[in-house]
Amino acid sequence: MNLILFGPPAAGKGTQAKRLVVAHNMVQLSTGDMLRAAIASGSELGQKVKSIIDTGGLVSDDIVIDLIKTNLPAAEAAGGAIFDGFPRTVAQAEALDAMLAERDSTIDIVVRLKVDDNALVERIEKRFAEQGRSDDNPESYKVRLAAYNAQTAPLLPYYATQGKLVEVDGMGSVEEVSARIEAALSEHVS
Ligand code: B4P
Repeated sequence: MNLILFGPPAAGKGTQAKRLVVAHNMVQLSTGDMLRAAIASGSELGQKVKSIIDTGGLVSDDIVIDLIKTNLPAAEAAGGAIFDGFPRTVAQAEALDAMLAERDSTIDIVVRLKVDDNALVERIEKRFAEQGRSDDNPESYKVRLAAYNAQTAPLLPYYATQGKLVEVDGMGSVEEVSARIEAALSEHVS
C-alpha cells in the first residue's frame, strides 16, 4: 500500500505517519524530516534550504522530488510508503505518479486530515514551546499556511478526480484521529 497523508501545516501528518509505520510496517517518507536532517548535518543541501524553511516557504520541486526518488525503492520494498508532506505542488504530484508508474505501482489512498485553523495555531504554539522548531513562529506559520492554500490545496481535486481522496476529521486526540484513519483504510483499501 502507498498512502499520502495530506493536510495543512501542523495538521498531524507526521504524528499519524509514525503510528501508521508501527501498525502497518510501512516506511514514512517525510520530506520535512529529510530537509531538517540535511540542515542538521550542515550539508550543502541543508545550507541551501535552511532560510527557505525558516521563513515558511516551499523548497524547490526538484530538490524534494530527488529526495523522494532516492528513498522510494527501499520504502516500497519494505511494504509501502507513507508520503508525509509530499506532494505539496501539482508538479510534485505529477512527478510522483510518473515515478510510481515506472515501478508498476500507484498511490492507493490519499488521507486528508481536516483541522480547524484555530486548532492548527494551538498545535504550532505547543510544538514551538516543546521543540522550538525554527519555522513554528507566527510569521513563518502565516507564510506556510498561505503556501498550503495557494499551492498544495489545489491538489485536492487532482486526487478527488482519481477517486483516491478520503477526508478524515483531524480534530480530537491523536488516538481518536488514528482510529478514524484506520477505519478509512479498512473501508477504502482492499
Ligand atoms: P513538515 O515537516 O511537513 O511540517 P508540517 O506540515 O508543519 O507538520 P505536520 O502536519 O507533519 O504536523 P505534526 O504531526 O508534526 O514541513 C516543514 C517545511 O519543510 C515546510 O514548511 C517546507 O518549507 C519544507 N517542505 C517539506 N516538504 C516539502 C515539499 N514537499 N515541498 C516543498 N517544501 C517542503 O503535528 C504538529 C504538532 O501538533 C505536533 O506538536 C504534534 O504533537 C501536535 N499534534 C498532532 N496531532 C495532534 C492532535 N490530534 N491533537 C493535539 N495535538 C496534535
